[in-house]
Amino acid sequence: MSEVLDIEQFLHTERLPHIWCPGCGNGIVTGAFLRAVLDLGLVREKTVVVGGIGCSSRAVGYIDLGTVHSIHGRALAFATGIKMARPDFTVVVLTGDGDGAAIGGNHFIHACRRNIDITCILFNNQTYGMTGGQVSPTMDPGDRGTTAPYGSIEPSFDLCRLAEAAGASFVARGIAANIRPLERLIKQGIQHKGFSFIEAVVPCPTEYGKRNPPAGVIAMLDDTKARSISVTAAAKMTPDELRDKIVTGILYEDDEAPEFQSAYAAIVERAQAGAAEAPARPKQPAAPRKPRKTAPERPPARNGEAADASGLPLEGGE
Ligand SMILES: Cc1ncc(C[n+]2csc(CCOP(=O)(O)OP(=O)(O)O)c2C)c(N)n1
Ligand code: SF4
Ligand SMILES: [Mg+2]
Repeated sequence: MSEVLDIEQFLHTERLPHIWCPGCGNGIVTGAFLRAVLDLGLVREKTVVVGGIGCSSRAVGYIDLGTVHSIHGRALAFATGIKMARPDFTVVVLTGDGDGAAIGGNHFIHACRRNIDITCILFNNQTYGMTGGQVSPTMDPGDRGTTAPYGSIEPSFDLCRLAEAAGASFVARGIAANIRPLERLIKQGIQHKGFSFIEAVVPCPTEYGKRNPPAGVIAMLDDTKARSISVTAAAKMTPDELRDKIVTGILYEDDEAPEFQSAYAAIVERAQAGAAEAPARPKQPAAPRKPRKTAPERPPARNGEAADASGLPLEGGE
């Protein structure tokens, strides 16, 4: 059977056609995720996928595994509850940059901090696609959205850096334009024990693309591909050379970081065995975090050059 037919077993084909616009990257990432499920031999009854709200989060509506289409920004909170109740389940969150990093930003940093064994795949299209193209926390300064017709004046989050700093023990980035490496990252993230964050850079030709260059989905995919480089190549480059680049691959990995659910289970076991509470002990300095695999300095924002000190583009106008 072909791969396409194989992943159909994980799809509610009766719900198709999907709501996504022609050229949207969401289907590509959803397909990559389902191929990872297939390759890893995950069992339907023990795999739960949680989405929030947004075009990207809508993926859970088409997936025939255990699914929860939750509420805006709260996918990680639902997923945390599921993982705590059923540690034997594989729990995956599909979210967007608005869902996961704006309204859900607080849940995001705390899921990273706890290092709970959940895989979070965030579809980054740099906008709120579903609600018409507002500025999201990953939109670059100078980019245009419905809430910033003269260009965004906000600095953007590098979500991989945020995840790493907050405590995630597997951090990776891939692009929809280069699907096989993204698929491998998703597989590695699911296999990793701890909080895995995978940023998938996706085109939204409709809402982001109609206001920002390059025009058209092929050009958007080509542009992303041309700007993507591996972490190893990035490690040898200067911040100036990294301008405009999308660094892809595994950015951070620590297989020994304590995982939240296991630590909690150990406490429950001790309590049930009637163990006395641990005596208060002097504060220990936190163990140093594993160094990054590669440490490229944060490159200037994509449109940084085109903005003055206020962040407004020097040459405005649509
Ligand atoms: C509490 C709440 N606030 C706002 C909304 C409206 N809303 C729905 S989707 C969305 C943005 C989604 O953006 P993102 O997660 O980036 O998904 P995309 O559509 O870009 O894939 C917003 C603001 C909502 N549904 N619920
Ligand atoms: S608005 Fe953008 S993100 Fe939403 S379905 Fe259309 S192309 Fe995809
Ligand atoms: Mg988005």
